[in-house]
Amino acid sequence: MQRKNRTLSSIIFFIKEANVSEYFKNVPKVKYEGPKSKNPFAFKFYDPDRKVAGKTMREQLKFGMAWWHTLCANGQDMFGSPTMDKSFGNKEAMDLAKAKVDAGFEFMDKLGIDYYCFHDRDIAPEGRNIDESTENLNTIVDILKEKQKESGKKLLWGTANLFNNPRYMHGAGTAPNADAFAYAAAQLKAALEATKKLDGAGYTCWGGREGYETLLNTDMGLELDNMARLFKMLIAHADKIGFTGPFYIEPKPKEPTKHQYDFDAATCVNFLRAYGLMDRFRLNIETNHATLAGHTMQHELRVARVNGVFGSVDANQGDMLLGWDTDQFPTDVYGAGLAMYEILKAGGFTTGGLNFDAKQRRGSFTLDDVAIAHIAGMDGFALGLLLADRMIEDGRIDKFVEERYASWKSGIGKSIIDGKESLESLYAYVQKMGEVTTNTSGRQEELESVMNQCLMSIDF
Ligand code: XUL
Ligand code: CO
Repeated sequence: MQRKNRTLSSIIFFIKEANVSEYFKNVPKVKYEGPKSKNPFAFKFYDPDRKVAGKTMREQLKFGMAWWHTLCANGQDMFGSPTMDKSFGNKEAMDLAKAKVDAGFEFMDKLGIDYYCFHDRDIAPEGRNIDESTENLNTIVDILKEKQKESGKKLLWGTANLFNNPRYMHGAGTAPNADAFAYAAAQLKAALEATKKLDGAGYTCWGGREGYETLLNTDMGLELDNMARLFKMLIAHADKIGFTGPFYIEPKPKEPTKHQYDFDAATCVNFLRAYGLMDRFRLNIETNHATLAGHTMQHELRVARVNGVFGSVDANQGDMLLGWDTDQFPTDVYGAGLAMYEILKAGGFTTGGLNFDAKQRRGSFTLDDVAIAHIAGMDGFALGLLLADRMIEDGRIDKFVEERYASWKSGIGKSIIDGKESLESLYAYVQKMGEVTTNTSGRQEELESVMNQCLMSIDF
C-alpha cells in the first residue's frame, strides 16, 4: 500500500512537473509570415535568415531579452499594485528564481531570441548577508550555465543592481558613506564573477542612484572621483579573473535622482577621458534615456560613434507626452531606422546587441502580451534595419554629405586640415577672398523626403 502510494505520488509529481514546464502556453514557436500575416504570434518583418547589409537579420540585430522586465516586472506603478502574475507557479524566492530560468529559456526559444541580460538581483534573491546573496546568485548561475549549454543562448551582459536596496539610498559608487561604497564593491565582485562564469560578452554599469537630489548636501568632486575609483577596481578585478569583455556605461540624465552623473553620451565620454578609462569602456545607449536627456537616439549613437565608444543598445522608446522613462517596446520605425543607420555606420554590433529594456503597458497584463510586445519590437527593428540599409544603398544621403564638405578636400580647407594655416594666414586669405559666396543649401526637406521614399520602397 505504502509502495503504491509512493508510485502514485511520483506520478502526480511527474504530471505536475510536466504541467509547469511550459509557462507561455499560448505562445507557439514564432515564425516569419510576412507583412500580410494577421497572426499576432508571427513576425511580419523580422525574417531571421534574410540577408541585409551582408549579414542575416539575426546577426545584425542580436536581440536580447531583459530578465528584469520580461520575467520580473509585474505592472506595479507609483499609483497601483501589480497587474501581472509573474509568479510562475511559485511562492518561495529560490523556487521562483529557478522557475524563471525555465520560463526565460522557453521564452527565448519560442521567439528565437539569442541573448539575454540580467541584474544580479533579477536572477536570484538577496540573502540575509553578502555571503548568502552570493550563494543564491551562484546557485542560479550554475543552472543558467547548463541552460546556455543546452540551448546555445548567450549572455549579452550582466550587471549589479546597486540602487534598489535602502543601503544605496544616497548612491553606491558615489555614496557619501564609505560603507555603502564598500558594499557596492562587494556586490560588484560577485556580479562580475557571475558574468564571467556565464561567458558574458560585456558588463554594464548603469548609475542607478549615482547623482544628486540637491547640491546643498553634495561633494560632487569627491563623488565623481569615487565613481572612477570603483571602475578602476572593476577593471583590476576583471584582469585578475580573466574577464576581457568591454564595460558599458549606460547614460541616463535623471530618474531616480534629479541629476544622474552619467547624464548623456557626451558627459560619459568626458568622464571616461578625464579618468583614463576610454580603453576599457564603451557605451550602452538607451532610446528612452536619450529622449529624457533632450536628445534623439541618433544623436546619442552618433556621439558614441565619433568618439569610438559605441558598444550596445537598450532598445525601447518613450512617450512624447510623458517626461519619464516609460520603457515601451520600440515600434517607431523612423526611430529604429535612424538608430540602425548609426549602428550600421559604426560597423554593426561586435560585443553588443539590441537588449529589449522594455516592458508592456500595465494594462497589457497577460503572458501572451509579453510575447506580442517582443514580436512588435523585433518587427520594429527589422523594419528599422531594412530602412537604414535602403538609405545607405540609395546613396543620396551619403553623397550629399560628402559634397557638403567638399571644400575640405582641396584648397584652403585641405590646408587647414594639414595644419598649415594660422589666424594670421587666414586673415590674409579673407582679405583676398572678400565675402563668402560659396555656401550651398542644406536640403533638409529633400533628405527627409529621401528617407520616406526609402521607407516606402523596401521590398518584401
Ligand atoms: C534603468 C535602466 C536599467 C539598466 C540596467 O533606466 O535602463 O534597467 O539598463 O541597470
Ligand atoms: Co537600460
